[in-house]
Formats: sequence, C-alpha cells, structure tokens
Amino acid sequence: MKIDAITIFPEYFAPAQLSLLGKAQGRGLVELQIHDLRSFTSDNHNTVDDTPYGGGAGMVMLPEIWGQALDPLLISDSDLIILTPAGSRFTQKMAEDFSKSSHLVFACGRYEGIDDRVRQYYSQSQFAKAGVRVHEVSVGDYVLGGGEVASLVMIEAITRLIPGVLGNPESLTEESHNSDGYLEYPNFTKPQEWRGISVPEVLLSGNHGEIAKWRKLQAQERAKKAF
Ligand code: 97T
Repeated sequence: MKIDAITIFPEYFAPAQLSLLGKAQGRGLVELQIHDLRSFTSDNHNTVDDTPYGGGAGMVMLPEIWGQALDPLLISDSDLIILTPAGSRFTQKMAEDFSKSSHLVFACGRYEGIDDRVRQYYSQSQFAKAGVRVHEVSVGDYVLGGGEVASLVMIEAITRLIPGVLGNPESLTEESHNSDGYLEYPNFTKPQEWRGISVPEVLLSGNHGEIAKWRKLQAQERAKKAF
C-alpha cells in the first residue's frame, strides 16, 4: 500500500518509523511518504492560509497550495482522506475497508480547515472520474490542533490490517469476533499472585471450554459498563 500525507508539520509523523508500521515499511508492505505543504508555496513568506470570506475567527488553508500538492499525487484509484472534526467518525469497519485500498492520501489541515473547494474539486473533476474517492473523516468528538495526529491514528489502525504486517494473524481473527459487539476480556500473566491479587482460578484450570465461557461473560460485563 502506498500512503501519502501532506502537512505543514512533517515532524509529527516521526512515530511512523517505529514498531509495526516502521517494520512494515522496511519490508516493503507499506510505502509512506510525508510531504511538506510549504514546499508547494511560491511566495517569499511560504503562505498557506488566509482570512475566511464572510468573516470570523481563524484562518483557512489556501486551495491553490493544496491543488499544487494533491494534483501530482492523485493518480487513478486513490482514496483522498481529508481530516476534519466535521467528518464521518473513523471506525474499525472503515479501517478494514481502507486496508484494501492501494493508495491513501491524507490531507492534514490546520487552523479552521481547508477551503471547501478542495473537497468539491477532487469529488467532481476528472480526478473523480479517474477513480479518486474523497472522504471527510474525524477520529472522535473532540477538537485537535490539526489533522496530523488523527492521520497517525488512522494509518496505524489501517496498516495493521494489511496481510503480512502483523506477526501473528490469529490476533486479527480474535478481534473480528470481538467486534461483534463485545469488548475484550481482562488479561493476566505471571506471576500467579501480584500484590495480594490472584489470577482468576478458571484461567489456571486448563479447561478451554470454561475459559472461553468466562471470557465471553467478562467481555459482556465490560461492554455493559462502557455504554
Ligand atoms: O480537530 C481537527 C482539526 C483539524 C483536522 C482534524 C481534526 C479532528 O479530527 N478528528 C477529530 C478532530
């Protein structure tokens, strides 16, 4: 999978070189490229934003700069993901769908967002006809300083679903069972007793039927508490 992210803060993406995602890049399963939006400006101040038409607080990112950055990246069959608190909430189902894409482009807006004509243009123009799909996505009901951290959340959730990225694909099968409405059950490891608290007896029993039953009940209890 090819992933492009466009941002005015490329350093935000340093963690993408670590852990599973870092290894996936080393093994050629993911090709992640970060682009500095300011490199597409042509004025002396490297301006990326201006005041909003109609007035109001904050600044809006210039469509022309985004056009310069996006045009060469949006080849056919791409998903353009615009991060915005007003977008559709990112879910595990969306992560599964995006993990099947061959090319993701993350547009990380700052300030009050990107001029809406950028979304309109890539949804309607020859780009749409060539197979560019535009998505406005939010990672949750809170306000961030920009789309960078939201993109990292999405990239991590999506890339771990690509075949070969996870060392142990059994954990994916288990998760898909859990996402049928149950949250995970509580887990324990050594020692058998820690600070006076013992591991539940059933987990030491070796009775796999009883263990599965207990875990399902625990997961249901957790789900009740969470909602
Ligand atoms: O709050 C934001 C600002 C810019 C881009 C994205 C966000 C956001 O994404 N999910 C929640 C908030």
